[in-house]
Amino acid sequence: MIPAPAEVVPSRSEPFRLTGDTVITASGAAVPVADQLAAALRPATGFPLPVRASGGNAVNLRLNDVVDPWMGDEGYRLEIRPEGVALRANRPAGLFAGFQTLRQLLPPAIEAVTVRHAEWAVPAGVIRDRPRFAYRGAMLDLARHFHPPADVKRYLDELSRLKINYLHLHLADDQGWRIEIDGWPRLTTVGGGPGTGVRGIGGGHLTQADYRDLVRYAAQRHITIVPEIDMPGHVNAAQVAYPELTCDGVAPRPRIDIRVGYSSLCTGKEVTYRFAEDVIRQLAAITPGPYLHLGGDEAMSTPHADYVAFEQRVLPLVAKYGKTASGWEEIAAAPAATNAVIQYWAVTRDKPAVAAAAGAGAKVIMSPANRTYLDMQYDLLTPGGLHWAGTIDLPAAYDWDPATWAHGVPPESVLGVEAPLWSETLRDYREVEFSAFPRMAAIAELGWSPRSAHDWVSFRDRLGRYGQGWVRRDVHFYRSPEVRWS
Ligand code: TNX
Repeated sequence: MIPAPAEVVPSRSEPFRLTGDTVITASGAAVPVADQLAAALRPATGFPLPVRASGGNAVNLRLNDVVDPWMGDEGYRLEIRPEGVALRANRPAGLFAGFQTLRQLLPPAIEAVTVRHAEWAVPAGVIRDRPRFAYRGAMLDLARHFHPPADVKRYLDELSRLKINYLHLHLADDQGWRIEIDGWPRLTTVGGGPGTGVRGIGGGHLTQADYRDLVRYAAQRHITIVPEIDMPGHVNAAQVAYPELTCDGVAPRPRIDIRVGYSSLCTGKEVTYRFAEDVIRQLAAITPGPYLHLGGDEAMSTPHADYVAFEQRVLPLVAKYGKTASGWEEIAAAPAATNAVIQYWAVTRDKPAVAAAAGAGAKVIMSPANRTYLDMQYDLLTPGGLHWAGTIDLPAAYDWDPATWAHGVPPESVLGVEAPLWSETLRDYREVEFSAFPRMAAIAELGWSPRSAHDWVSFRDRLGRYGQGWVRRDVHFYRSPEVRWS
């Protein structure tokens, strides 16, 4: 199982056998998860697996009558006995997590082609499980190369199996602007037009309706979307569309190269803040999740004092619209960042400004570039990807501890971990998959499993089996040489 559960107690009794008579029982708020479980298992088994209020030979899903504090919002208990399977949780998110565990206990073929007469046995035992960190994220960069909603959905499908609960979408950068904003139509007609990907490849954008649909699709998988608009740097596409966002009012040329750090909003102009507030207000209105990410990285052409003043003004705008601001670690320079979530991306373990902000109350998401950046090459011979933060093989992605990585940032300040996937070199979804998997599974385990379950040899062996599912689902993953892929 990946991620490894908190507690597994195998039993010597007979397994539970899924048959043509098996029913899935649930009521109330457990029914949607029961429906998802049934829909996941029907194609391969060919069994009807009806969802009912009660019945024998059952997989029963139920919300606890009395809240179990140990489980929290996402934990669950899964008991497998010869007579039936009982899945319990405080909340539907916990039932969904338990469903991901249960599907991994079935033979991998169960989710592909129908294999009749096969024995769908689930080994008996009890699993008690809950996440180590509240925030377990992935990030996808839609700006450098646009990835259409269908691809984002495929990614969400895979992430949800790994108990990832946040997907951060990087929606704008120097090359392209990928989300429709009312009142600023040229952001997407110009900034999201054809040829706005790196080297002029691709282009495209999400309408607000597309975005809402992705939010809904993610929510069905208990994943929350975090939208990011990067500012004050990484804004060339916006300035091509609206030259008034530059200090001299002259439109820069569109950029399809991969340099960073050259663009900046004009922090002394009021139109800058009108623009920022329009974007923040509209994104807040279509984002049910708690976080709005304002970027803030690599603003090398914004003078430092202007940068701090800018952040002091825009970070509180996020709170004004009912959300918590998040941003890359550079925002720690602004006092307002103590109310924000700071995303750590350094390759060093010393970032005194982040440690100070954490000391003053900021929460931190760990994304050290030399461990979690899925766009770093596995080694110098693997296709695609960059290596400015080094190469990251599977053991490097797995063998570190988010709670203690950043010196001076106490474990209580660490909200969780996120694996960003920047897409300068990733033109299509197959390339995304190749970079993401299997390392995304390593980061997912760091985010979910207790430190006591952390074990490279065990992870490597479990991953070999998990990979069978990727093969059957046609996920284009990298066959890391450390793993015996079965
Ligand atoms: C750095 S890390 C960036 C991105 C690039 C990425 C490529 C960070 C917050 N900014 O602009 O896409 O490196 O790996």
